[in-house]
Amino acid sequence: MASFTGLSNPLRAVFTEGERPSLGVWQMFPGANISRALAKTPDIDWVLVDCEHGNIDDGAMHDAVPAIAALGVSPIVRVADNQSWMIKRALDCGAHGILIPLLRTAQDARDAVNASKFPPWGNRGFGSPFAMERFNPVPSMTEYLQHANASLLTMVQIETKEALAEVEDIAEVPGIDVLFIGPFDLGNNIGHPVINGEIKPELNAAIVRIRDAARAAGKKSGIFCTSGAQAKHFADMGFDMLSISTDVSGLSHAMTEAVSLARGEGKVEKKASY
Ligand code: 3PY
Ligand code: MG
Repeated sequence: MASFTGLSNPLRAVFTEGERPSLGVWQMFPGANISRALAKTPDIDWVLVDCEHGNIDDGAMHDAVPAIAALGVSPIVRVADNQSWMIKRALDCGAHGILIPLLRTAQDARDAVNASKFPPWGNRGFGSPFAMERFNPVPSMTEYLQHANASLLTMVQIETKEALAEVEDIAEVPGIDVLFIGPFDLGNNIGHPVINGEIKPELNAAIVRIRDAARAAGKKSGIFCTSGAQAKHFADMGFDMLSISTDVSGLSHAMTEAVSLARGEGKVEKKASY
């Protein structure tokens, strides 16, 4: 029998190949049918299950993650806070990666890595019977234990003034795979909020600094986008991981546009909102 070489992780595979940016969708409504509808979006690599700002509790997360994984797409969980028990719950239900909001320091990044990795690297507890089936081929529990540290993704959001000030140090933390920008919080925290979708020059400069810090450390960079057009803009700037829409704003936009088309009033530009 061929030896097991790693947990299948479509998002990590795109990063490793390095030939194109990865696109994903943001799930904020609860429900496995929503997860499946999103995961069926052509040409996406990941669906993010948003336990920070979404209407998604622990049970809904346990429904969403397997539904997404079953369609060959990486389930990524944004935890509500940088707390080890939240990271453990997300990884134990089979997430291919976690996204941690509102990081502040390089020590926060080291704490996040410790919570994400099994010993001897970190201090993640072992015992979930649910994680294995979210990978194809399905690993044994021992294979999961042996390959999780190298296969799963630890991603942190750079969206506070403090994290921006030490972003180069955060990027260097071993085990951090992606610096992901939350433009709304970053704008608020540096005094240049995104208003009506506009990214001011000061916020743009911060975004470029974060991208460059990730690159210099050999890490990936990502950014939350409110539309496909904005995702294309940031992909052209060299970002590796772009969201294209949330389910909430996508649904609202689709209905608004359908009404407009039915009234003979043409296409509607998507609002820059969640
Ligand atoms: C932000 O823009 O602050 C985000 O975290 C996007 O989800
Ligand atoms: Mg945010």
